[in-house]
Amino acid sequence: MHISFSSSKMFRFAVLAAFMTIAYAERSAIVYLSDPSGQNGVHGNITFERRATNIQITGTIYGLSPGKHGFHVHQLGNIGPGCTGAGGHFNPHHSHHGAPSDTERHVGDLGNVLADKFGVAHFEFLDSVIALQGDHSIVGRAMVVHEGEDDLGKGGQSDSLTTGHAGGRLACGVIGLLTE
Ligand SMILES: [Cu+2]
Ligand SMILES: [Zn+2]
Repeated sequence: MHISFSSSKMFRFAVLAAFMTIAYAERSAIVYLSDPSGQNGVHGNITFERRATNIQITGTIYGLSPGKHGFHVHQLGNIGPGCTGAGGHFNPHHSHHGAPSDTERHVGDLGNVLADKFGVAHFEFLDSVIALQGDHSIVGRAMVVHEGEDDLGKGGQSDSLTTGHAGGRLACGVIGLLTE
């Protein structure tokens, strides 16, 4: 049989194909939020997808009160009881709490989500600090949405620099890999 490609062309094609496979391999993660108390009915889902050097966070949360609600990755993937098992904000560098745009922040600090008058928060934004692998990986940790607004460390309350004074935990879930 006649082979029309030279071996050098075949080699270059194989290298290109391998490179494209790497370039398009998208690691992604997902979390289903639910209310462990069964009292408030807050629920939702959020996906995390790698976009170049950022992670794109896309989600919808239902059952909130209208307004802003603190939204963080907490350290542990333990959601009971009442989401308290998740511990504090994911903070591998022992920093102060802050806004997502601050240089000084917890890795898990994703700010607030904004619920409309129907209590639905729909959002899509990028974050350059969280990751889906390595020492900033959020996989296996808990996503938590709070009762109150995160003051982004600037509210002057006793817990502004640790939790953003965001109040109780309404719903949570463990972040898991969706694709590798
Ligand atoms: Cu939180
Ligand atoms: Zn924080």
